[in-house]
Amino acid sequence: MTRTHYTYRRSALLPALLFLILSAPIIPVAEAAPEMRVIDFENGTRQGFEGRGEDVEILTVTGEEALSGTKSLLVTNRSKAWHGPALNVTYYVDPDVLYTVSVHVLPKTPESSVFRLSTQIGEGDGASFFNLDKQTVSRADGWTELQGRFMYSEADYITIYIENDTPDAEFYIDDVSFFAAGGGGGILASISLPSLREIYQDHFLLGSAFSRQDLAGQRFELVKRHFNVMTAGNAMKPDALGGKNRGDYNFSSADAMIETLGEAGILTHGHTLVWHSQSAAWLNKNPDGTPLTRAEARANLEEFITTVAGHYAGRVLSWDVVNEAFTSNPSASADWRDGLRKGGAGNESAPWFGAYENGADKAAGESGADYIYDAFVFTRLADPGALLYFLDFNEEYAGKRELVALMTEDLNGKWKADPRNTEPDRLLVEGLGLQAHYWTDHLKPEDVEATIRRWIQTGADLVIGELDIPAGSWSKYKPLDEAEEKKQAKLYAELFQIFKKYSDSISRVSIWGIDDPTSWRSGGSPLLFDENGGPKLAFYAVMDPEGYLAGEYDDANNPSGGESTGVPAEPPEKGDTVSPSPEGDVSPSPDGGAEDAVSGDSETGFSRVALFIILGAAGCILIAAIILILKRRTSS
Ligand SMILES: [Ca+2]
Repeated sequence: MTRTHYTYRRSALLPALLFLILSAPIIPVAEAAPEMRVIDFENGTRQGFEGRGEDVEILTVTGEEALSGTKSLLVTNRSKAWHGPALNVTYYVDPDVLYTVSVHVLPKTPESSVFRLSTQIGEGDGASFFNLDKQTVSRADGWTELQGRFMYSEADYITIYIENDTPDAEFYIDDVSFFAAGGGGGILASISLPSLREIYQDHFLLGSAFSRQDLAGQRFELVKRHFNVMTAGNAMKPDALGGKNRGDYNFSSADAMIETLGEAGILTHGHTLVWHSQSAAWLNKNPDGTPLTRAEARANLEEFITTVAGHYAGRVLSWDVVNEAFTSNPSASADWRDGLRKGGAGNESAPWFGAYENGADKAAGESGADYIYDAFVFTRLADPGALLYFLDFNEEYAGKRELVALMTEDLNGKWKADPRNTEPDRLLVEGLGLQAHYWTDHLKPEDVEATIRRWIQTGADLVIGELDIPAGSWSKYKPLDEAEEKKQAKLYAELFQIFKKYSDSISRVSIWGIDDPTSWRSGGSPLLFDENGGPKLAFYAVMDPEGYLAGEYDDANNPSGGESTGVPAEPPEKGDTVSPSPEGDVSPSPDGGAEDAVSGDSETGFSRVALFIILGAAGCILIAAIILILKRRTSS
């Protein structure tokens, strides 16, 4: 390659990229993947179905029952909910095409049970799993169809499978189909929409959650268009990074994804270091399940955090250091420790608390709660550059809101006097996150606002960590019909109005996933993009909350507001950010309310974020320049 040629390439890069993006649908692609025939088991074989467990499930073609013809596949000898028949469909998949997946099921025993149809992408550590449909099926219902739709971004290894929540349930399946659904192209439309991250660039970072599936093909273009910070849905949880046994640290999968994000100029938020769930037992339990001693658990906590946060130092913007320390809905109390998960009978799982309690010197003020302070200190020492957050759910409720604030104030006070603290002006628990997993039937935006107002008083930076709003109530999903979609969009608009109002104190808002089918709450269609990757009303509500609430976007397919620039109205004046909430119910504070706190330490959090972005951008430019120089050298 000559130098002249390379110079030409460089100048043509942007137009070429634009051309690629805009013309993607009309460029002829390699021959389409073959279409899978409906599997009906009439030829007497399993037609490719295998058990998910290793040599566990017995799959038998049987004449006992049938939907089509005279045969079906009987599944027996299961012992786990995840056991069931799986079919490798990799051969039939083209990336970025929407597929309809369908299977018919009939219970043998018990009479009624919960069936799930799901899809797996990838194998081993890097595998992702998405539920497509879940139904309670009774034998009296007869053959029942489970159906879902899904778009894959890569096609290395893909299976579809059927599970049953009853571990030893036996059931039949028949008439399995997997075909291109048509009507795709929604992602391409979404890539051309106004960029959400640009719309909110003066307010806060806009994030989403990802799995490996989101970092390739059109899905990644969608991510790059709308988000500038991403949180791994599972890949950075304690068991994903720390494995099952001591010393099993495995960073390669998460490292590769963070590198891919970084190359695209996208930041990574780490989730999570300390949690009661998805964590290895060795950290805080003996092999027989009893808690380790306080000293043993503390040493393990230090080793785990030093290893993991140390590994990611300089590579992540921030960490959820501790996730879900409080019970689901604790009552208010003067001592925040009263609301913690404590494990044992009648309380919620809390392995770290249990071990820290085992040997605590109560007379000296020690308790199981001390793991929280230690976790923050170990993380600060392992990665002084990362912003450190506490994250929980149901924090819009008054009791939990207050307990989290009291904990933050208490731990930050303790840190002030800690000799390990070398930055006296910096908080230890410097950020608080609302998971923000809501329901259309229950979310009261004014409760969220009340929490934001109380938490601002702590001086901490605030984030919305895992926002989604499925249709329905308390674990019962509703179909997203027109009325529900409008209700959902209105709630998104009201929330984003609140987030903008307090954006001096909010550094990040992350929506928990890209599109409805890949959401962990897919049953309630909770996100901004639909099964085609196309924009829902909720997208327009987030894009322009004021316009949405003024009725400018009545129809997601043809929003009248689409002609607007998509740039929201001017942010409220500073004075507005401290106007009383509708209920005026902010808990009394000794220092005169939210007004004082708004101009407090919370600014520090955002300036660090800004610094991180600037340094990241400078790094990208530097790397690009080096690559350019190297390429020139090798080509001349
Ligand atoms: Ca059949």
